[in-house]
Amino acid sequence: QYTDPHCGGKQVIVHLFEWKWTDIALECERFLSKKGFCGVQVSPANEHVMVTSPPRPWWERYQPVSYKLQSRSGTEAEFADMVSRCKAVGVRIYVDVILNHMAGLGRNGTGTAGSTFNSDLFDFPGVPYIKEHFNEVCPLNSYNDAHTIKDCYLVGLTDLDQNISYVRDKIAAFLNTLIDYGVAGFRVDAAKHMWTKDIAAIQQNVKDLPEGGRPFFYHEVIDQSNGPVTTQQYTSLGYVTEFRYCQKIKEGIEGFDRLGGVVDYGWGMTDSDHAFVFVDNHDNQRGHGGGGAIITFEKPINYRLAVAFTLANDYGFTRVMSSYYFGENSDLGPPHDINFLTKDVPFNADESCGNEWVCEHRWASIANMVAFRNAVVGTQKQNYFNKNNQIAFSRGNKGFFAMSRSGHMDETLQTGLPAGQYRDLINGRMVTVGSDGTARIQIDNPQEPVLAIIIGSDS
Ligand code: LAG
Ligand code: CA
Repeated sequence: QYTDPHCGGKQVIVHLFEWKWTDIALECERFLSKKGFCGVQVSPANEHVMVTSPPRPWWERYQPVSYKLQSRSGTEAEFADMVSRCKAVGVRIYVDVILNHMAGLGRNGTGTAGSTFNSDLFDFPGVPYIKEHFNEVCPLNSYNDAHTIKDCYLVGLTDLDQNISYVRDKIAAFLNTLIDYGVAGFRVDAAKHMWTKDIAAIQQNVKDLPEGGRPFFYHEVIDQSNGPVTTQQYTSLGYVTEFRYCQKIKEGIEGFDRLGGVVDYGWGMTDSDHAFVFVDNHDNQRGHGGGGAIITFEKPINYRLAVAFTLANDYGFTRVMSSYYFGENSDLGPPHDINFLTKDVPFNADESCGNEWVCEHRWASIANMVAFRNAVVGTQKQNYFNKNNQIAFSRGNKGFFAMSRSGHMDETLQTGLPAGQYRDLINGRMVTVGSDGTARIQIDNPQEPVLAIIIGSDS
């Protein structure tokens, strides 16, 4: 239930954080479709507050004003155009939806679609919601008790009561509108702060996709094995974010001997068929939402190793992050002009991005591992090799992966693959697998220290 991303069996989503709809449509056509991406997680599409202090932070989009589809990323018409153009090239759209709350207490004015609102009066005429649709005000000041976590006001955000059928119906109508436009699923923000029975009731009111099947759902539940709310409480509703993985992969990249243990069921980690897996996300890369010890683009070599390993590994459903530079300013919104209009994402000849967009998803060790993960789906890790900060393993008889911290490697290893010539997906060098399945595995690129070969990559 709710676990099919509807992208023809492909295995990797990219979060194009804060990109405009017009740029996402172009990226689907010129890059994502060619590299085998399943789809794109887009920033919230509905109307949100415009925060002036600090000036237009990224997090204003997590304070909804209504479900009208006009946001910092573009208009409703641009949204519709993006969804259909991406779908036409086999790339699906997954929308980040905020169902837990509306804008924060103390905020009022006009949203990005022109609706007025007043949080202190619980007045959101653009929906409309009024006071009776919200929980009683209480501070979310303890993470030891599920009632406080779910019914109190997360960082002062006006907390909707999803037990009310009117609220459920308004939310379901919003999701159904998005489905009518052709989206394939949803990232549910702050799912930890809603009761699973209420989310289940909302999901039951959501329609099938036009092409058939239930929409894909993945729920944001920050579970670090430290409270009463667990990922397992949500697995009947789809995939669930696995934040423990962010911590484990960091430890593993800092000490390769620990990479074999990145998936630790003894620590309560979610089963592979429901674990939504990522190295970092838009929150924890800047110290928000479970932030802390996280690997990000700020350490590009470690980051490539972490994401490549994650895509090669046989755990969960994966999302790749695509960011913008923010330096020390964790509030900073996307690259913008003096009127706070988000800048385009231009491309340089070497495929890197301009205008302060990082575009990790275009880095060779990341982008080219998408084809690997798609090719090896359903197989297990075998022939695990770990020596001197070099890791390698095969995935059944479909693929073989290696990486080296130094960027150099020269080992003869069992690949599990049929004899033949294979082209490394990352650096392009040919690999010859002998009749006994072994091959000389060579890496010689400190910037892109990864090698991956798959069945059918011969040439
Ligand atoms: C999440 N998890 O359930 C995200 O992990 C978390 O990062 C989101 O907060 C949260 N859901 C709400 O969607 C983000 C920022 C917060 C920001 C909030 C609302 O991380 O920093 O809070 O979005 O925009 C901001 C201010 C707070 C203020 C609040 C209400 O930072 O100081 O109290 O707005 O006005
Ligand atoms: Ca709540």
